[in-house]
Amino acid sequence: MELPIFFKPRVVTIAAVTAASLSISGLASGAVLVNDTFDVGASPSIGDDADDPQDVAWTAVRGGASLDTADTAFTGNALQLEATGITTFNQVKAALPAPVSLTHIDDFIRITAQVRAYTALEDNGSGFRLGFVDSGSTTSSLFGKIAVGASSNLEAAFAPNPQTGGSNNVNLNSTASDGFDDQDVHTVSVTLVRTASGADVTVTFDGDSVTGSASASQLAGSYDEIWLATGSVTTDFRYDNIVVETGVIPEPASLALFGLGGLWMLGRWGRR
Ligand SMILES: [Ca+2]
Ligand SMILES: [Ca+2]
Ligand SMILES: [Ca+2]
Repeated sequence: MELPIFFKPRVVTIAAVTAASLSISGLASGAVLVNDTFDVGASPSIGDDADDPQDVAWTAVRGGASLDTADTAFTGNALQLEATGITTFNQVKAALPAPVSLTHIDDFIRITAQVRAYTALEDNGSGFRLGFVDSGSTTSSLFGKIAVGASSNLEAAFAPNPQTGGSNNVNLNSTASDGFDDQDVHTVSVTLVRTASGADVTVTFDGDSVTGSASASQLAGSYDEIWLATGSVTTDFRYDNIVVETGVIPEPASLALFGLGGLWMLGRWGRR
């Protein structure tokens, strides 16, 4: 039987919403959780500016954090992680708008940022780190480490914090060819993708990329913070254009509920 004409748009709407919900599972089409340029809004700050979409609040954990308004290497303002007071292992963090759990194969979370050292770095192999933190865990946070100088290497470490590191590391077999002993702006990223046995961890530095595997036991149940940190280096770092994307397949339970909701609507429309 032909459906009443007024019913058809509802069918289209349900199908469109379902497709949109599922499309974020693909690695190429993540949902953007954070997009912080430090420039949007009436009075940009390192806090959570209500008039800046996808803004987050940055707070210093060790050392200082402030809004840099004068560094012409970046577009507009940047986030400065200051070595002032404490000379090494400075850290700044921000809470994600919602915790991210990597439950299903291909679920992923990625942080991308631009970064530069404000003064010339010594070639000490320490560099800086960025990554995802489970604030409720002492072991399962993940930091990508990009080290300094001609012997640059890329590592990912599952560790309680970015200073102490840990033995629970993923060896990414350093292949970086670019040094980080300059003051140029570099693009870096850390990506965690759920696999059947755990996760693939990828750290990139400009054109260089390395990937390693983590076991399921190394993963956090969920990640609720992002951190930026320096290693054993005594310079300020500046960051800009910090983006966090995630692609998480909806739980089967919520999909089932959605399906039931669709059937319920069908029933309602059918009784009209
Ligand atoms: Ca923003
Ligand atoms: Ca802000
Ligand atoms: Ca900016």
